[in-house]
Amino acid sequence: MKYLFFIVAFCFSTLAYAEDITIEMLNKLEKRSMVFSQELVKVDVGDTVFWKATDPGHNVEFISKNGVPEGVEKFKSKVGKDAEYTFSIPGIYAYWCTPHKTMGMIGFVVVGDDYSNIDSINQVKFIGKSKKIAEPLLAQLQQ
Ligand SMILES: [Cu+2]
Repeated sequence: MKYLFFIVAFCFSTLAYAEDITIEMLNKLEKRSMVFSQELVKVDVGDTVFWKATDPGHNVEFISKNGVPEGVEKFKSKVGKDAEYTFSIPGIYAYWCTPHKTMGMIGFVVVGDDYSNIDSINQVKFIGKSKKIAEPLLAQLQQ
């Protein structure tokens, strides 16, 4: 009986890890303005990330130059609308909000615990305030 409990508990914890993630697109979060509520998330292959248009005027655009694993198609969502993307190719993905890409509105998704495209990610050209925001996030990605 005791073992059954552990097996059940283990299954639930695994499910929690694989759960789909929702990131809010916000005008303000604490002292930050123009920001994704979670800037670095880790998901499994096949998981879906939802970006919720909590505040208007934002979108999600994968940084096509160096910012995605090989074979990933362009992705750019409509400004002001909820977005979602199901990650089928493992690796690190860098993205920004197109209207606020110079204002620090950037994010990263690591899929399948795969960091093999880190050299490419390090070549991404972040602009304006986003350079400063990217630094600690990139530091967390170096393995
Ligand atoms: Cu934005």
